Amino acid sequence: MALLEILKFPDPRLRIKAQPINEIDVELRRMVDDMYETMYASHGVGLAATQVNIHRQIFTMDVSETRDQGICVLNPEIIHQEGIQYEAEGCLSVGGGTYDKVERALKVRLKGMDLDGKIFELDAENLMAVCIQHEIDHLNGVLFIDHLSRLKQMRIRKKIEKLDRRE
Ligand code: GNR
Ligand code: NI
Repeated sequence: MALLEILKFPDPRLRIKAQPINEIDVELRRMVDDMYETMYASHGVGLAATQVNIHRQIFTMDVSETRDQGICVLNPEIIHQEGIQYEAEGCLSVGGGTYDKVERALKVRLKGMDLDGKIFELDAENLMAVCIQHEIDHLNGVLFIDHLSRLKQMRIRKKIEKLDRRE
């Protein structure tokens, strides 16, 4: 297993759209193992492949308190959504202590494929629903800050530029 480097905004590679998975092989399984390891080491509730410079439709997620309920979703798709929630989000790819509220669906029905190639559906709400929407955004090259006002985006960009100059 290996820890993967997480790309940080404004890295343009975070804007690359992920390609669908049509074959599950040892290489893919190894990538998923590394994504789990990277997600847990970073204390993230989710990790999209895009964030580790793998432009394939894969995300891992674990919203449990005990950090032992990891799930991996290939070719994820939201097939139904309802309600609205407005909760604070952060992102492993957005530094500068950036957290802000984003409007999301309250409940989603996710369709995806597991590592055995089996198609499944999962109903999620609250944090798990936020996480699913956040990770699918990543796979489409979208960051949570893209949902904020232009003014907020500009402030975040400036703060991160300033922090990056000090490194
Ligand atoms: O670890 C994470 N926490 C989080 C909190 C609120 C809303 C979304 C998230 S996802 C984030 C990990 C991450 O960046 N996944 O892409
Ligand atoms: Ni993120």
